[in-house]
Amino acid sequence: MTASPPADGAPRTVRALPAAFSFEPWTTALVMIDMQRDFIEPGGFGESLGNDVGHLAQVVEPAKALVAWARMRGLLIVHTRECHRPDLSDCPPAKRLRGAPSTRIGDPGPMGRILIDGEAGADFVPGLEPLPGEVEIVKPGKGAFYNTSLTHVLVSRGITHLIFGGVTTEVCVQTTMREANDRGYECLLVEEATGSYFPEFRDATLAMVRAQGGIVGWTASLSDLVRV
Ligand code: C5J
Repeated sequence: MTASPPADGAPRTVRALPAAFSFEPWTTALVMIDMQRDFIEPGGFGESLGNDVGHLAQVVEPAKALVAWARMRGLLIVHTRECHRPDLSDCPPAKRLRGAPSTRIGDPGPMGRILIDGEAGADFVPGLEPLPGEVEIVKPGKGAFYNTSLTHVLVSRGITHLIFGGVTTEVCVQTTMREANDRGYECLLVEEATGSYFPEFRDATLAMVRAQGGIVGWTASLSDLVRV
């Protein structure tokens, strides 16, 4: 017989690595990183860099389940999008010019200008849009704290714990989690709800996060989390 979950607001503990992770829903936020068409669908930024975006398709349904659980539990939900202003004034030339992509940030593509706010590609994949009352953070960098209001959002709501999902694990998810860890947040990464164009990088990131007694934070499976 499965035990019924504790009443709303009660502290919860989920099986995790390197040890159990405890949190209170009212002081915990879900941070869903960059579940955007530009990274997940063909024709966007991710594919322009030569990546096989098919690797990220499997993240969408677990990410939806994670968001649904967070809504049901009453967590603050923060959705981030990585993109730039149409005039590219917040895009460092080093970011735009590096490498040999098929199209660069700001160039036209099948989903509009690549990685530009307001274009279809920079939008959330269907089913992962914020609901009214949830927070949307538009970020120019890989980390969600750089040049955004995220610190203010979290401090003003008394948030101490962060649960992470999104893409890509070793780039924007890991960068943001490390930024959060340095700011004193207790961070948990949900294994099935994050993905990479390089599955081995995802696995390595999960291992790095929880190594050395949780040097960056914890990892847990979605199935364990949605039970608490
Ligand atoms: C990348 C991201 N990979 N959201 N962005 O450039 O991880």
